[in-house]
Amino acid sequence: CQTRTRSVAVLGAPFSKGQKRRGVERGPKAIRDAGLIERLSNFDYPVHDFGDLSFQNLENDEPYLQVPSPRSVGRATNMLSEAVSNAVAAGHTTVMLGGDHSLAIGSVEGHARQCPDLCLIWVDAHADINTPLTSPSGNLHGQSVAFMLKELQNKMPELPGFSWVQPFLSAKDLVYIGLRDVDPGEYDILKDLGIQYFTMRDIDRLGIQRVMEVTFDHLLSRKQRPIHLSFDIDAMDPSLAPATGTPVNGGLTYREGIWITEEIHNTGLLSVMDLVEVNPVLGASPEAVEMTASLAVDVIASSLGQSREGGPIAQTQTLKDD
Ligand code: 6HN
Ligand code: MN
Ligand code: MN
Ligand code: MN
Repeated sequence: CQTRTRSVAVLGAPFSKGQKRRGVERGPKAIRDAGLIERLSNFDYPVHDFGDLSFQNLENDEPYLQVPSPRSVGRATNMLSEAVSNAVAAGHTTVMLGGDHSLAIGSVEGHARQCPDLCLIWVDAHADINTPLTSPSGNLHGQSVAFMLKELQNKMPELPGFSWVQPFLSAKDLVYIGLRDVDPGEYDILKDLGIQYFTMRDIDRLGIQRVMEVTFDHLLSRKQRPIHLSFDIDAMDPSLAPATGTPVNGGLTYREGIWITEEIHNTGLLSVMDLVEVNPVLGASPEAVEMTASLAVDVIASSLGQSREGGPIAQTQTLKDD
């Protein structure tokens, strides 16, 4: 991470093979159609829309164990990693539009190549930390974090398509917010590795303001470092974000979601964010899709400085190397 002036890069990743439902590859278009670029152009800094990556279809991508499409996911995440790494190297605060959450393997890895001391805030109903051996579904969007963690290296079988990625993140550099559907194998991993996480129950108990304080204490108290925010729209309550593949009741309210992103913006340390799992095919009506996509726009705009207080929203800021 070089000292740099801020501009924003938007990168679409129309990819869905990390799970079995069709339609999430249309997430980037839905989020753009809901006015993302126009909204960001109200900000003072330049916005570069790099368009969508194009992912080729791979023939003969047989399941490995019970994991579908490993080579397709491996290749797509490798491509995305390059793109994110380049955008960060060019000095942009980077926004990745998914697509399913397996994409985070690529975006966080690409980010870490430029900023090895990054920390990761994972906002999601799910922990996405199954290994191919613990996963009840086999789906790679429920396993993204397991590919990143150094502590899980000896629990990960070698998956075809993934030889490019080596674990790069420590369990202490990760915080979850919004969990409410954690598989048994995931629970064991969270506990065994002592990962800091806040379930919806924790948010009920502590309040979202305290949750963010403890999050930043955990990640930033020793030193300032770049933040990667991986925001799965299913963290939000399904009444607000119905068009998604694995909705779980009892999610974040609109105000809790926006509090999280405002506080992250206020650190001045947001470097890359993912907004994933908007699936326009799964909305019960056009209104349901529009509601979900415009919530995604609000979440992104708020992460980048749109404020409920009004006033200047643009900031340039610098991040110094150690
Ligand atoms: N997501 N824990 C479940 C699984 O299949 O591993 C659900 C994962 C959902 C993943 O929403 O990004
Ligand atoms: Mn997820
Ligand atoms: Mn999820
Ligand atoms: Mn255990």
